[in-house]
Amino acid sequence: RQMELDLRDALANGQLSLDFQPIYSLSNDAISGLEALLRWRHPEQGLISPVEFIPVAEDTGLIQQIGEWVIHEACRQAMTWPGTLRVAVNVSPLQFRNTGLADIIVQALAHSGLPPSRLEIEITESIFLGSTETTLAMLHHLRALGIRIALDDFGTGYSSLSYLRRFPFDKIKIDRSFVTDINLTQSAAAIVHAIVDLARALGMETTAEGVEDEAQLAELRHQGCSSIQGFLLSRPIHADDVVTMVTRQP
Ligand code: G
Ligand code: G
Ligand code: MN
Ligand code: NA
Repeated sequence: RQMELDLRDALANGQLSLDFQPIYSLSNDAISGLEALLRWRHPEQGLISPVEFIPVAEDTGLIQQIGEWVIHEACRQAMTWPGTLRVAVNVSPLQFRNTGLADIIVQALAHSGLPPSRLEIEITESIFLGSTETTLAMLHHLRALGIRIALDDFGTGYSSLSYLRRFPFDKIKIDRSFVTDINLTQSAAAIVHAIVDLARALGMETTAEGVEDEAQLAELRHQGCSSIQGFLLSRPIHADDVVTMVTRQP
């Protein structure tokens, strides 16, 4: 397939980059970190969404090399940020099948000098569709290194509450679909409420994704959500603009 060949070139020729979207802590009233979001500027087709090319990378195995580049680049960028801002990195379930993942992360931390506590790995629920024991062992290993683990897009995928019991996530990210409807449907509000309460009882933080307006923010604050992310605060921004953004706090 043409996209596979182009994607190989992209990695070799520096067409991949990371944008960063701020995450705002409601308890600290400050930006607590940023999520790295992969971007591909194709020489002829322009910007291609990760929604299109990540599946191709996964089908072809290229996700391993691309994922390694993302981890290194995210750590390198985070070292240029002030204070203790964290960087959150999306990691594909297929990267967890690679037993070398922990070594790749340890190398990226050592190479950049980023403390492990400033790195957060985001995984989706689909990670538990594979071999659960191996996955849990890898997650425990990473967490023992001091890296934080967040469960991404929570509530949309293969949800099983037993995984919340078996693995101590640091954070649950509440899927955008519930946040969008929080003031529109009683069921969305009830689900957000339940996730926030459950997370708190389990000692986990919550981030509401896709917050786009003040009414959603007010309701999330009221419900005791720990942090928010979304266009209301900021769209994903270019790496060069991060320091300006985070030092110009409201
Ligand atoms: O930023 P955007 O809304 O276009 O991202 C779309 C999707 O691509 C999201 O689900 C996001 O998790 C995923 N994504 C973005 N960057 C990465 C990455 O570096 N690795 C993986 N595996 N997924 C990513
Ligand atoms: O699946 P994941 O949560 O990693 O995906 C993050 C994606 O959500 C990114 O592609 C980002 O551009 C997008 N996103 C972030 N904030 C908002 C928002 O407020 N509204 C919408 N519609 N998309 C958002
Ligand atoms: Mn994410
Ligand atoms: Na998400």
